[in-house]
Amino acid sequence: MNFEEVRQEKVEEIEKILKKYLPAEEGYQKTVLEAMNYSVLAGGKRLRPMLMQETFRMFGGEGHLVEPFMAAMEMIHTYSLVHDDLPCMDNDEYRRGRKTTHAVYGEGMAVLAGDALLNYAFETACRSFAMAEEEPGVLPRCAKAMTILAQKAGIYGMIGGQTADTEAEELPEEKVTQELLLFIHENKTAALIQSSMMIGAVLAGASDEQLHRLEKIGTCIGLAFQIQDDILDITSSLEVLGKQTGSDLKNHKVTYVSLNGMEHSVKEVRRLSEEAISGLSSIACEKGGAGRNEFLEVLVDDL
Ligand code: GRG
Repeated sequence: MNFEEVRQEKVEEIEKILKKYLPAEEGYQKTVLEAMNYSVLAGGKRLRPMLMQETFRMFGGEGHLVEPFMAAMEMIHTYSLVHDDLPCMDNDEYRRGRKTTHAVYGEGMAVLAGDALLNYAFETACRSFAMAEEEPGVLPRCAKAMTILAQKAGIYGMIGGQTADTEAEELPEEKVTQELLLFIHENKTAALIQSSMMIGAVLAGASDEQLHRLEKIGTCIGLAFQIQDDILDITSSLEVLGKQTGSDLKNHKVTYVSLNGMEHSVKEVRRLSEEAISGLSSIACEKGGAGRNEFLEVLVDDL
């Protein structure tokens, strides 16, 4: 099997896990449950649960302990997309080739579905506690994973980044500095990627020092992912417009590409991916450390 086929198999495995943890569509609150499930099952690359599961395996993790957290992470990621698509934010009608949640269920229900996914994510992650009771010493790992999840999704993570991003849209271009853009990307985009890897590792018994290094690796992956997204935004809109050159790199908002140019941005994606891969292989090669996970390295290389 080639890499793409292996990745597809893993996506299917993750979707089975997601379905296991999604709520049943019944009761007087059925509509919000349907809207939640519609949003989570709309497709997507499942990058964050995949990074979590692969990091768990890299550190020798076995069994189902990581699964509630994988589902929780995808629920949080999905809620952020549902809210980001709302008319009061990005006002998008389509995502992943399907109508957005508010376009199908209305704005009020989409707000509730996002809120419900965030809340249900923590309810789901708590299910790891019952699994941990069977293995001595595992409960504190779950508590630590829960703390990481809460912090990185919150005001010192994704919501913090989204706040700075929302305000940056109102600033004059020259006020959107590299430093501000880095803060936005590290928090809005990288925080969930960092925490996916850190949670996978902590559940498998990684040390604090290893977690700290994974946080840095997750930053590199998150930044590379964001810059690549900005690059694709430009190349796909140029294709749509049928333009021959990349001279008009300015989007309506300031991005890494508009500040640094296309050539530098492409190189930066490569540099960040290589830094992440070398960080992973150095953790893997240390004596008594984790084993190498080649799939994870190729996944990062393929951003
Ligand atoms: C509303 C609190 C709140 C946060 C929103 C994630 C986010 C923060 C906004 C989405 C806009 C955006 C372009 C974010 C950058 C990160 C990114 C490219 C997200 C999309 O993630 P993918 O590509 O999505 O993994 P799929 O569809 O594959 O799951």
